[in-house]
Amino acid sequence: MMLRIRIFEEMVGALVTANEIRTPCHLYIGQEAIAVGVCTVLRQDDTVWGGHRSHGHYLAKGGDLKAMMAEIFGKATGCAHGRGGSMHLVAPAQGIFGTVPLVAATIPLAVGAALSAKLRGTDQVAVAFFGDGATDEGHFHESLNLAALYRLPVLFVCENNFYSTHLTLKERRVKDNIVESAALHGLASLVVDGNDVVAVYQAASQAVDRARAGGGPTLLECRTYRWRGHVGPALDLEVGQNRQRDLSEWMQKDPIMRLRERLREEGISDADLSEIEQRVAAEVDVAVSFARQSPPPDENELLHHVYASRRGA
Ligand SMILES: Cc1ncc(C[n+]2csc(CCOP(=O)(O)OP(=O)(O)O)c2C)c(N)n1
Ligand SMILES: [Mg+2]
Repeated sequence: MMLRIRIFEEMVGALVTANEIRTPCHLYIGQEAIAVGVCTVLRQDDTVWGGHRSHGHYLAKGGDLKAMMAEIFGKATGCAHGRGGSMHLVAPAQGIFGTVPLVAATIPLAVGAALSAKLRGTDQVAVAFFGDGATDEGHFHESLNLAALYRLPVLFVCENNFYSTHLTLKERRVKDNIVESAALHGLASLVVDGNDVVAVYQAASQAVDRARAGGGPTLLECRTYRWRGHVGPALDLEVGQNRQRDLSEWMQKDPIMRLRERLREEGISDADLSEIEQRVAAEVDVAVSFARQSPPPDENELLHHVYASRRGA
């Protein structure tokens, strides 16, 4: 799954460079272990909520790869009928109710989904994925407070990649202490190496088990780094003097390379691993052809799907 996300996004990056894709794309390359480690723990009826950098969340939760590629191309066959582009992914049957580029906007929605599960007496869990930048917003704190107070089955997954657009964490906070917000609001927390998929999986399992058992919410801070620029495929090396050094250090901690080494130690052959890679690359190629061949939304239907309340209106 990490390779699916990586290869999908490398293709998207190349198509942005070629000017074939026009929607702004915020790439997740380097952070794949977080979406995959968390979503591997989840059931199909659990919900996930994301933001502007959510291709990985969508795929890891079971979203259809072809439908996302078509969405990024703005085509009628896209998962949001070509209305949303890269930043508005949706797949309700898979529990993906929305990724929204308003920073922190979906954190309260995940709390609402968790409240709904609690009121309906199900043991579904809701997961909010958001960046370190989202913790600068007030409703991050309001959401933590309410979730703790009502002991809601929600997992707050902060993907701390140390940037909010071009501003580093140090330029926005006196302390590197996002996780301490949990103690302040009275909920459980864990800090995890966000580039180690097994560590993320173990931490998420603990948090999800607690949530299902009625033990309330958890804040999981996953420390990671985005390889590409805030938006688009460039490496963003002109942003600050430390970026080049930090990026090369973090690339040594590539989550895919680390899992590959681990699997080799456990006896999985290089041939098996490259077979997986080829299979995924072929799947991405098929999705690109599908997206290219799909029609754009019909001009006469542009106002359809804008509101959910009236069918086709
Ligand atoms: C409410 C709001 N404020 C500002 C923006 C502009 N903006 C888009 S992404 C972003 C940075 C978000 O950083 P972070 O949450 O850490 O996510 P990352 O991009 O690092 O994945 C900002 C400030 C926005 N989309 N919404
Ligand atoms: Mg960030």
